[in-house]
Amino acid sequence: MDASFRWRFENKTGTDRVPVFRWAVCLVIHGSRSGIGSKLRAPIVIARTGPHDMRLIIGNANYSTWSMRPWVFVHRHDLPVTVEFHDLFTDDMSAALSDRFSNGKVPVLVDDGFEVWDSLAVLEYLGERFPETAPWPADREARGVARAVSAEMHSSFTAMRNAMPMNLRRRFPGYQPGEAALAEVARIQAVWRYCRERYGADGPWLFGDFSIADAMFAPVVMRFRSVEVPLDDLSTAYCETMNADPSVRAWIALGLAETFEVPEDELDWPGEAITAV
Ligand SMILES: N[C@@H](CCC(=O)N[C@@H](CS)C(=O)NCC(=O)O)C(=O)O
Repeated sequence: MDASFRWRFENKTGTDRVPVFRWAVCLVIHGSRSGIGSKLRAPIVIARTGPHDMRLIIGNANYSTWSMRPWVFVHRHDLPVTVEFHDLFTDDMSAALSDRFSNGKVPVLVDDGFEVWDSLAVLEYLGERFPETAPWPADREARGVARAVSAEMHSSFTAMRNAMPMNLRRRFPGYQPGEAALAEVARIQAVWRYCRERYGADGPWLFGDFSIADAMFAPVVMRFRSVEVPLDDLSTAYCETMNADPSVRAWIALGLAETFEVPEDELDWPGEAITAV
């Protein structure tokens, strides 16, 4: 990474350089109605700057599973990417995306005046742009399988997604997600076991070292925080690795600090507040 990167703090009246804690990397709040925004008297920009001028446009940390994936990758590798958070399904988010060719959804990565959208494509692009992140396993076979399970995560598990939305602020004791969702949870555990047992000997992640495949599965682990599902020992250990990761914890902290609510992502079930990472 280029040593000339600097943290930049901006507000409407000017630019100052100040040190910030690493966990606050890439946080941008654009006149947000969310809790963080109002507390900091937005608009405020905190950005990592350098020769690249990349911007990652994403939704609320509490709910946006697709946003979490590239954010965790950016944070983990300390990439010089400015991040904009927008409240999902609001005019603010529509306005941020309306002049763009992408499909009106987040995440979107803007680089040098063009954009890359869709979480897996964004991760691939970041990996190419910053090869030192080692985005995929070095071994060809492992890399092929890592791409396969990432693509499966990207295109599947609809029953689980619908029954168990990510909600970092709530847990739902006793909630039963239904047979279709549980069958998908079983498939996810089979995928994790396959990767960990065949390719994961060199570390705690699916392919040993952290890769795009882990970024893709991170929100699944977040869903399991809210809705308790039966997990085998290997999956429990993988979830513990994920939950202990500093970048994942930083994302959870952002979600806990937000107050904005998306009613359709709130389960109709008596829940309990989660207040600590
Ligand atoms: N397949 C896309 C899904 C993107 C997506 O559905 N994003 C949601 C937020 S988590 C969104 O922007 N929803 C706003 C909308 O549908 O208007 C990806 O991988 O990025």
